[in-house]
Amino acid sequence: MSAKILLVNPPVYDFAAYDFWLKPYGLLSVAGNLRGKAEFKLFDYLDRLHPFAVEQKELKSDQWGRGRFYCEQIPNPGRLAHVRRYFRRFGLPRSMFEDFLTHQGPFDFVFIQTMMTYWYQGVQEVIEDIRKIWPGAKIILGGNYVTLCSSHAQGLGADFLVEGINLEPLWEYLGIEPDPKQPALWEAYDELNVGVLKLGDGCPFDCTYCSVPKVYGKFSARPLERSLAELELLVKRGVENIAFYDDALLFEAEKVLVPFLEEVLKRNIKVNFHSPNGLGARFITRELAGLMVRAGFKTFYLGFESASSQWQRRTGSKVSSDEMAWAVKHLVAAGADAQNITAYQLLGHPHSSIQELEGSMRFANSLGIRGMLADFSPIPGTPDGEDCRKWVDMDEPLFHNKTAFPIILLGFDEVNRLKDLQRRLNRSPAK
Ligand code: B12
Ligand code: SF4
Repeated sequence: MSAKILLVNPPVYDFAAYDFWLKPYGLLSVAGNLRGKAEFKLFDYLDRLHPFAVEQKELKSDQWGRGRFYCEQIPNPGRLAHVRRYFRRFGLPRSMFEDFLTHQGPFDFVFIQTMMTYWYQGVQEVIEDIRKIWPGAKIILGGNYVTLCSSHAQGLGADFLVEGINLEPLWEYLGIEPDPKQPALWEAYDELNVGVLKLGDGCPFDCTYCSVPKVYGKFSARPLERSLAELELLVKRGVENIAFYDDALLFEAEKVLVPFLEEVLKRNIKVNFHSPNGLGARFITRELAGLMVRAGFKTFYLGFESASSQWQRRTGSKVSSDEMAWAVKHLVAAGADAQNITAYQLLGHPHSSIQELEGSMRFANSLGIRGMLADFSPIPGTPDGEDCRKWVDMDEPLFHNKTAFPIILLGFDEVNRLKDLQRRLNRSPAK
């Protein structure tokens, strides 16, 4: 008899959360490797197509499949009591998971997705419920929080942790032979309108605030055939919007993204592509912009962070202001809507004194595009994250919270002032 495995994407405890094409892609990818070799059930607390969420009008998706999560306000955790923002639990009600467990169990293994380091309270809640209802199930955690905060994660009481990207120890633990050629297990959802793809791993840059170079190393492409098979699977499931989770989607584009998009056009596949994880503006040429628009890219998020050349040099030089301006020109000339092009800029970075954030926001605005302040989350093990030990206890992941840290660093009023300014600039883009 094959093993029965429960897949769980936990609820999120945070000040804010929005479904910006959020899917538990690591969890679904690992399960995909075991397709046909185990029996699966999925409980995704953040699934907005769950019948409970569909009933609530205010959770309706926007034109590109994004939207709000069901949430309940709860008290701030003690360590963040001084942060003057409402704290919430986002995701389906806890009682639904308890019912689900009772009716669908027992399970041999439970795989739990971990994502942002400061979201571990949701993982804790899921572990508590499983231990209560099916104490014999073996609980396995993997993903970003486990990788970046492994000693903290060990304290949560799971049976097995998958740190980093090597899955060999997991296959040994399960005693099941994987099939790495399989795409992610998207069929685990009854209904699906948003999907995710990742064409490559790692990144050629070495930004001082980012964990990707250390976890994944330099860039490597994933097999094109597998990505295309996954795309076909998503399309068959009715998906209309696909977000790329790549860290360096445009790196070596001629070998990776270009052949992928050419195949999309050849097969006449019609989906909307999005890049929420930030594109490397310096790689956007006239030709690439044209191909991206023709193949279905609708929203473009560009990682800009700051227009200060001193700040850019100090943090890894991933993009310059000129490169940013050219990227926007090429995208607009190719037919992209300037209002669907967004520049991310870090708010609350430890070197904010040299970041010239206001000037950077005005620069992005002068290009006619939108700006989005990306609240800074300090990450342990990165140079900038380690610097933040001056302000917060980095061994407590709640202090990596992206809403909390900028407020701790800059103060509540300054954060509000900058956010107001961003809103005003976005209302009046330069022509
Ligand atoms: C996609 C992504 C997003 C998406 C959302 C993803 C989601 N579902 O929530 C978006 C674009 C919205 C996003 C936003 C942000 N993100 Co982000 N994001 C990522 C990214 C690129 C991938 C995460 C992911 O899905 N990984 C899973 C898959 C795709 O990875 P994989 O390699 O295939 O997984 C392997 C293993 O990890 C393992 N595995 C993974 N999951 C599981 C689960 C199980 C059970 C098992 C057994 C194994 C396993 O198996 C896989 C096989 O090798 C990571 C960087 C990275 N490359 O990991 C940053 C990252 C997680 N994000 C980060 C940051 C900083 C942010 C923001 C704060 C940025 C900002 N300032 O706005 C926001 C915060 C959003 C919020 N609401 O709080 C940081 C982490 C911060 C932290 N403290 O945890 C990361 C690590 C990037 C970085 N700068 O270092 N992000
Ligand atoms: S370019 Fe992006 S993914 Fe690469 S190191 Fe810098 S922030 Fe990380």
